[in-house]
Amino acid sequence: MRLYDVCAVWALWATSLACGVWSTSATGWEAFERAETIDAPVKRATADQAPLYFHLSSGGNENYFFRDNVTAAQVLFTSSNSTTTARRFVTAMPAGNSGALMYFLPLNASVSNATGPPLDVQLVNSSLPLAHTLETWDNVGVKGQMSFSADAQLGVAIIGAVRAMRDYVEGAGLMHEVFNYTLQSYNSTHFRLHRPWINGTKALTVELETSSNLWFNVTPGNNGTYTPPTVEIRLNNSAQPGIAAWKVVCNETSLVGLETEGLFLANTTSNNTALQTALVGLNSGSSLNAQEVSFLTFANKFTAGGWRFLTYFGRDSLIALRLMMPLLQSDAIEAALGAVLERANSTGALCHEETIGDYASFVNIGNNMSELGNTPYYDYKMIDTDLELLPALAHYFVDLPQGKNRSASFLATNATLQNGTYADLLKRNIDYNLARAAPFAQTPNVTNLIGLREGQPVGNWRDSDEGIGYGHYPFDVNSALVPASLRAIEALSLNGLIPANYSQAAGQYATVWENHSASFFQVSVTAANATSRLQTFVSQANLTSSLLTGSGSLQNFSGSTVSANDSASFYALSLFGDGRPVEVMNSDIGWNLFYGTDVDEDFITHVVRALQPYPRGLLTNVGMLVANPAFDSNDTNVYVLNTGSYHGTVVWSWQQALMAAGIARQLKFCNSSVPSVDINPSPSQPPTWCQNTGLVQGLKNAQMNLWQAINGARSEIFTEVWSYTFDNSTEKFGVADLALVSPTGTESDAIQLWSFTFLALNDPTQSL
Ligand SMILES: *[C@@H]1O[C@H](CO)[C@@H](O)[C@H](O)[C@H]1NC(C)=O
Ligand SMILES: *[C@@H]1O[C@H](CO)[C@@H](O)[C@H](O)[C@H]1NC(C)=O
Ligand SMILES: *[C@@H]1O[C@H](CO)[C@@H](O)[C@H](O)[C@H]1NC(C)=O
Ligand SMILES: *[C@@H]1O[C@H](CO)[C@@H](O)[C@H](O)[C@H]1NC(C)=O
Ligand SMILES: *[C@@H]1O[C@H](CO)[C@@H](O)[C@H](O)[C@H]1NC(C)=O
Ligand SMILES: *[C@@H]1O[C@H](CO)[C@@H](O)[C@H](O)[C@H]1NC(C)=O
Ligand SMILES: *[C@@H]1O[C@H](CO)[C@@H](O)[C@H](O)[C@H]1NC(C)=O
Ligand SMILES: *[C@@H]1O[C@H](CO)[C@@H](O)[C@H](O)[C@H]1NC(C)=O
Ligand SMILES: *[C@@H]1O[C@H](CO)[C@@H](O)[C@H](O)[C@H]1NC(C)=O
Ligand SMILES: *[C@@H]1O[C@H](CO)[C@@H](O)[C@H](O)[C@H]1NC(C)=O
Ligand SMILES: *[C@@H]1O[C@H](CO)[C@@H](O)[C@H](O)[C@H]1NC(C)=O
Ligand SMILES: CC(=O)N[C@H]1CO[C@H](CO)[C@@H](O)[C@@H]1O
Repeated sequence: MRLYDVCAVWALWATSLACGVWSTSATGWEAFERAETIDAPVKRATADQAPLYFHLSSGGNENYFFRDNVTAAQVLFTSSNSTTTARRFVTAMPAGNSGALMYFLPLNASVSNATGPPLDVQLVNSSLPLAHTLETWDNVGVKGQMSFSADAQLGVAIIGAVRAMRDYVEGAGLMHEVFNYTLQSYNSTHFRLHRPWINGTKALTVELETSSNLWFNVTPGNNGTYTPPTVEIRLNNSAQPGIAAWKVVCNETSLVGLETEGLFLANTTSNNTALQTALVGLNSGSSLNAQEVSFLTFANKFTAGGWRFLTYFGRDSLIALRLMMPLLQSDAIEAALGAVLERANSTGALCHEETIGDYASFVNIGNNMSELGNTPYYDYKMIDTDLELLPALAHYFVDLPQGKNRSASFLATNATLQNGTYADLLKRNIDYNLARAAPFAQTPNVTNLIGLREGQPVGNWRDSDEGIGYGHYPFDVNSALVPASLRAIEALSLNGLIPANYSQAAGQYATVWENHSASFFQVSVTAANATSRLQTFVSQANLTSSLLTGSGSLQNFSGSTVSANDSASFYALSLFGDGRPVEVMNSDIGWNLFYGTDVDEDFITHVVRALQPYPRGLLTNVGMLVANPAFDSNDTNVYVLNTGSYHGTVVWSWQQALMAAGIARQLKFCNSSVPSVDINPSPSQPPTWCQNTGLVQGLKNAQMNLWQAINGARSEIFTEVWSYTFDNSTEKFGVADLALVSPTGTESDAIQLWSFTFLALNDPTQSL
């Protein structure tokens, strides 16, 4: 789990502070903007005066983030209190997605036998522990000092491509000989590891140099680059730590970061109090969250998250952008939209992940395309990303003040990664999406829904084989994203951004998809079956049947109390190829609320039902789960989608934000005076369900229940994902680190772009 080190961050900018305390009496806004609760924060200096720097303790690592006008890097050291013997040092730079991963081990058994941490390797703290360094051959990077508590030896080192580093840490030690480093130079006071790119043009270098109380005993390997050298780090005086200066440099081109001042709107002159409140501390950078978002965003792309994902991902960019858009400045929004268009393929599909730097050569060789050298490789396997650009782009140019009068110059921009203007690239994506939507619009049957691409087990945000229950047609893509993309084409056409002749087809197609697609996913379970499946589930999942009635694990539950013998009805997670539903209740209905302008009464009823206490619904006292297999007639999903599954009975924070944003948007369609950070023009007619006052009240109650769940794990909301533990005596859930629960132990990210989407929401349980 992530833990902010607010004190460490603030200590840099201010002298006396009251640190790190969450005030329960604080309003939602103060709690979201923790930094704001600190007295008289010193405004962070402007871009060309001071670097962006902050420190977070998270997931067993000390994470340091640094960016200035020369370089950007995330640096990690294994936390002192970690129980692992090997101490890890990681540097990741978005330039070429390159970096270095080194393990340090205790030099001999007597050390690892000692009580207390056998070896501790940490960044040496100072007023600014990291700095940029400029070297020959256009090499730039980051430098600092590290301390060794005891004699150590260098273990595995992966130097160069972050993707090769990921292969090692995620792939149970997978290494590729082609990425071997060389020992470039050494003596007793320094050693330098060098990684020339496969392509031969660029390189990455890591160097450690004696600073005090240590020396190096280096013996080169005896089989060329194949055998690693033996590198011992020896303390002169073992009673004191030894200090080495280190630097990691590369001559890939550094990216230009978006400073908070260039990313977030300053206080607006609009009368939208919800927006003004949300903006407090963002533009000035006095909010730590603003600095975290800033670290992940660049003038030519948004990156997805902490060190393993510090590169372009289409879905992450677009979801984060769409939800945070009301807070962002035009140039920042256009940077993100442009990055997506730049990476479209010639058919109009959008890129999921880019592979750049040294690893691009490796992928091209693997694809028998070595003639491409280090040309970036773009992956188009996902089916949701294609559909997420247009709703974001249309919202910006059609609805938001930031987008007014900006479309002409944006669309006339010449792309830099390929030929064509942004208008050309946009047209390709529009035509691609229309063509893919056409068969179902003509004949709305299962086989005309949009399925995963051939040979791909994944395709939407639930990016794991089991995540969509091994189905073929995901619910979100078909029920929400296709219609949203079609409605966006219609809006762009009606507003003159694209030719007028698009509006009619797009509108007609959208209506068919809206009216028919969700119905294929409808799952109804009789009262008798629902009751018996729930009883079986609580025992299989080691819960108690008392959760099945009343408020479940929530403190209070607004609305009609849950009855133990109701029928159940929800939308399936996905459909198998033959149209059978994967009967797993799930949170993807948030997409429909967030995008739809005419969601029907039946759908809202399903939302109200899904936002009941778990396991009847998705809500726990520590958040909203993204999947609930309790009603599935195939109970293997109880074990496939469990608390250790990446997309199982776990909480993804941004999914909560999406659901909350979606409900707020729908309620505003019924009553335009509802406060809202985002600007969503109401449809000409309120949805018909707005006349059903019982249902409107039901949705309002569901909103309160959702926020009660969100606030139950409020300190987690900016983290990526968490699991739960269940306490049988209190009958409450607790937050659990998914990395510890999960058999694969996927490490959690200290910062993840789309989790910051909570910044653009107001908490209706708090008055503005
Ligand atoms: C970076 O900023 C410093 C001031 O802190 C300035 O002296 C330097 O010229 C800048 N470098 C670049 C490459 O803009
Ligand atoms: C280890 O230390 C970090 C602070 O560096 C702290 O956040 C974390 O809770 C500690 N973990 C344990 C298991 O004590
Ligand atoms: C200490 O190390 C030795 C040699 O590796 C090993 O045999 C012994 O079991 C260790 N003792 C403890 C307490 O870990
Ligand atoms: C080690 O190498 C560095 C860099 O080449 C040099 O400056 C230093 O004098 C050398 N030290 C010794 C002890 O040879
Ligand atoms: C990058 O730096 C390496 C040394 O680390 C050098 O050999 C190489 O020529 C440089 N490449 C460019 C394009 O400057
Ligand atoms: C020496 O390196 C080559 C690859 O360069 C490898 O195939 C061979 O197994 C290595 N020999 C030993 C003894 O490690
Ligand atoms: C933002 O501006 C409005 C007037 O435009 C003002 O009433 C409000 O206090 C300002 N908020 C902040 C946090 O400065
Ligand atoms: C806010 O301003 C808009 C126009 O900018 C106006 O239509 C609306 O009535 C105002 N709302 C309030 C509450 O003053
Ligand atoms: C390096 O990659 C470029 C394409 O980016 C290619 O043209 C060139 O041939 C490659 N060079 C080598 C030595 O592989
Ligand atoms: C673009 O990507 C889509 C989806 O993977 C694929 O169907 C299409 O063939 C690709 N186009 C080209 C020219 O490779
Ligand atoms: C875009 O490129 C075309 C040539 O392909 C050129 O005529 C035009 O001036 C460029 N536009 C901009 C805005 O640079
Ligand atoms: C120096 C170095 O990294 N050597 C590695 C080269 O690749 C082989 C195969 O992956 C490894 O076993 C070596 O350790």
